Amino acid sequence: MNIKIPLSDFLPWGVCSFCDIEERLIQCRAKSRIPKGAKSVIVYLFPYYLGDDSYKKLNISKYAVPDDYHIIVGAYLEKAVGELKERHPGNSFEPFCDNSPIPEVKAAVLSGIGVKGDNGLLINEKYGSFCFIGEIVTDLEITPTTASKTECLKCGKCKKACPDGAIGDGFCKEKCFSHLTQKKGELDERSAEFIRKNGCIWGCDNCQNVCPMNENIQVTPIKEFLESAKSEYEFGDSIEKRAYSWRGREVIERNLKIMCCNDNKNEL
Ligand code: B12
Ligand code: SF4
Ligand code: SF4
Repeated sequence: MNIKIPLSDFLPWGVCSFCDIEERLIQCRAKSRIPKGAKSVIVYLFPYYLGDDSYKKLNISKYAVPDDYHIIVGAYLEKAVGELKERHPGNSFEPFCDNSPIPEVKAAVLSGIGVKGDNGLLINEKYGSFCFIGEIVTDLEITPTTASKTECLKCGKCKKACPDGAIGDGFCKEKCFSHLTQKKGELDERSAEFIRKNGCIWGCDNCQNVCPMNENIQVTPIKEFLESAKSEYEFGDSIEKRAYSWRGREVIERNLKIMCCNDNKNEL
């Protein structure tokens, strides 16, 4: 059936059948929240690109510049779930984002809201790959939206820009900088040198920054991302609501030390 989709007036959205992703579900604790008899997944994109000027003075990945997306996306999804429950009281609706059993890139491609880039990320025509993915799983049978195009330009630029060859025939998580900057414990000198060279103490945007499909993209329409973004930090600023705080203070401090002191064992 066709239903009124909440948030559809300003966010890219689509719907895929739950059975099309059921075999690829990610094993995680959140899996137990999937409604019994799930039939459809409403997939949303939450664009976060703030415009190039917002990133000039920063050494963190673009996705971590505004407040933590788990909080902001979570609030939007909760609101959408509230509306859906009111209109369809006999059905179940469960929101997920990132910490989700749904392989989100796949679900977004199947829903027709973008293509899968060779960098592994979902790329939307209007907002590029700088979009988070969030979804609502329901036992309501909703007519799926379809994809007309599923592949990127295949130009190879992301593969070339990837510092340690994480993008190959498949994806090597251990070689991905984004993973490296989140890893707990002391980093070996090779990893520390990579962080220094890359100039980013949290996450990595190399494979997105070079992507031609990210040229001339639009700035996010989400006011919470725009308003919470900081273009510089002052000593003593709280990092509590930032996307890099979930790993604990030690990890981000270690990366900062590596960057500032050219030695991951030095003091700041
Ligand atoms: C684990 C994880 C990571 C791991 C491993 C990523 C990986 N590619 O395997 C690490 C920590 C490295 C990571 C990094 C990043 N992540 Co991440 N991550 C996830 C998470 C939680 C699960 C992904 C997963 O394991 N899927 C399971 C498999 C079965 O799904 P799949 O669709 O078949 O394929 C995925 C991968 O296997 C991979 N892949 C499959 N085949 C191939 C082949 C090649 C050649 C490549 C390059 C990749 C690749 O790409 C898909 C997306 O990860 C998802 C959220 C979710 N629930 O999906 C977010 C998610 C994919 N991440 C996200 C983001 C933003 C990032 C970063 C850009 C953050 C940053 N700036 O540093 C980087 C990008 C790295 C990259 N190029 O993929 C977003 C992506 C949004 C988008 N537009 O696509 C997601 C969807 C979270 C969200 N809700 O918004 N991530
Ligand atoms: S995020 Fe960085 S390290 Fe990871 S795949 Fe992209 S370019 Fe490579
Ligand atoms: S850089 Fe080229 S190959 Fe890589 S995701 Fe973008 S369009 Fe695809």
